[in-house]
Amino acid sequence: MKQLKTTLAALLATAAMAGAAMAECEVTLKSSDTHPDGYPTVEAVKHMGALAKERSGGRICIEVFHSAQLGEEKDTIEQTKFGVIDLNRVSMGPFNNLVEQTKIVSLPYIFRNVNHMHKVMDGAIGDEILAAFAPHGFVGLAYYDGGSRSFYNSQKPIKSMEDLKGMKVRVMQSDIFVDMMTAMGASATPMPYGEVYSAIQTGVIEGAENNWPSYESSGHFEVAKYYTLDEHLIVPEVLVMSQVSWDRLSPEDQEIVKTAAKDSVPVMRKLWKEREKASEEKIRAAGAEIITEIDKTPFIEAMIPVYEKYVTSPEMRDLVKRIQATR
Ligand code: GTR
Repeated sequence: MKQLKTTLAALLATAAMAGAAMAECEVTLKSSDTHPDGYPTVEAVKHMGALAKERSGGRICIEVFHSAQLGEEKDTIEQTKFGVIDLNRVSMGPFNNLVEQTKIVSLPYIFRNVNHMHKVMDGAIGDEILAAFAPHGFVGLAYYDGGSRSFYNSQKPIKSMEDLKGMKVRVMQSDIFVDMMTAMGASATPMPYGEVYSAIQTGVIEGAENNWPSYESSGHFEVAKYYTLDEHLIVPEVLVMSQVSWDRLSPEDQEIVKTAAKDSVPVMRKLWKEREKASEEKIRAAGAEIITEIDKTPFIEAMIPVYEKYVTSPEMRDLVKRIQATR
């Protein structure tokens, strides 16, 4: 009898432990992404979800809605503000008209290269900008990569700024990018990402601009086969949480979410590098014409009025200086 009792107790204890390990999600956070399943940003947030689940004993779950299932970036930002969406992975671009500080790190040619962007965003400047989301109803959690963005179009190889003259080019919904295109002599068309493919196909626009993985995963390379590597933008991507959703979490759970987000960054960077390479290979194999020989100097010089328009306060001038001085 005694033996049986001990065995039963042991069995119950094991069952209880298994139950705890597989506890039902108490908190399920909805996360939005415009990119398809398998894209580095989507996979990174899934990884963050796995970490949060493990570290909370199964209580915190993250459900990633990829492929713009919850809407285009600008709209999902609104919904995140109101707590309808809990987490959102977006480019800094659509935040420009909302959070002043995101403008400086979205300026054309502000970063010398992706390593420079990492140095800046991983340091004190990155922390300052994450904190700047707070008064607008967002908790800035982490930065992801968006590589460098270059022009592609359906018409002709762009070999100099002259070739862009009068061309209708889609940009993200941010005034900076409209001004950037105008200063380069093109005609800027701000529009949501999901509308670009058919807009190129039907001739509403002639081109757009993006990094290798987006140019590939969106299929834009099928309708706009000339890609010029002028690398005019290196815009960091950001993972934010709704302040409303954040306030519902205990301080311990907030810590779990925050740390899991930070810990997903190295995973994201690794996946990004791999995807950049794979996307480039796929695009080249599909017969796209890649223009690599391009003098960036005229493009950089043309951006002076854009900097004059957006770098207006002593704080912003100081931020630009500090970014440029980061080695
Ligand atoms: C991608 C970026 C998206 C989105 C898109 C766009 O590179 O990852 O978040 O901003 O560009 O051009 O709208």
